[in-house]
Amino acid sequence: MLTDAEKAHLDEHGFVLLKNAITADHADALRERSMALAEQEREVLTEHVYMEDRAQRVWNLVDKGDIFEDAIQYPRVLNAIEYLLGEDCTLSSFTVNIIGAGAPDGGFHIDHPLGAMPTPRPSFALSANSVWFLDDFTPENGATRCVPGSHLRVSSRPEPGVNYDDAAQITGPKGSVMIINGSLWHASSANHTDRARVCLLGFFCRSFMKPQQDQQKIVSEEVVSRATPTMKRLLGFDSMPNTNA
Ligand SMILES: O=C(O)CCC(=O)C(=O)O
Repeated sequence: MLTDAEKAHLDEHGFVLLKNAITADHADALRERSMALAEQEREVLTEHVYMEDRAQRVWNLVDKGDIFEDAIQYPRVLNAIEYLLGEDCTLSSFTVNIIGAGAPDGGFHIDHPLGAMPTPRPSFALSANSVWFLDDFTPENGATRCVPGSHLRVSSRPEPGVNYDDAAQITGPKGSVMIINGSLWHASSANHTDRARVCLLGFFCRSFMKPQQDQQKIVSEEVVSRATPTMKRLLGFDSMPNTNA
């Protein structure tokens, strides 16, 4: 459960850091599996490698190991997301984001599909991200940056290539999870170290929206057949379109 102070921080600043939300051992296990998947996919799914080979994403984690099936239903994180998006919110996408050694700044943006929406956007949250720190996030290794309070700028969006003076870098120990209102201006930073900075991005949207990935098409029958009620809801089975003729 979020404390009143955490809720107030999320409302005012558009993000909150849940320090040590999971144990360091759990973060290590998630990182190991994430890096193994990235290695397997690197030569095959080349479109998921970006920033001139220095960064990589692994998509559709729900289908890539029960460690991820469990993680996306983790109550402390899900509860924070539900605070923003309602208790019927659904999964939009679940990915690994690897910011490799020497990767440049990611550039400020707001999350899918808000950047393409007309303004003013609604003042309530439409989507929300959870950034799972699988490494210590430090000023040097690409820790996520954001412009606190920018989720309230409903009539504008960040300009490509601009560095905002009021941006803050969010650092913290591995095992922490940063909850972000999807309208918050945010970015990964440059990684000046010689080791990859790894996070999971558990990304959610309101139940009436089309998710970033079509969960019901991409998740295998095997995973669906063992899905808990929470997982079924996250995959959108409770918010199917009306099929009446
Ligand atoms: O990896 C990060 O620090 C943030 C990634 C991000 O902003 C995104 O994918 O929307």
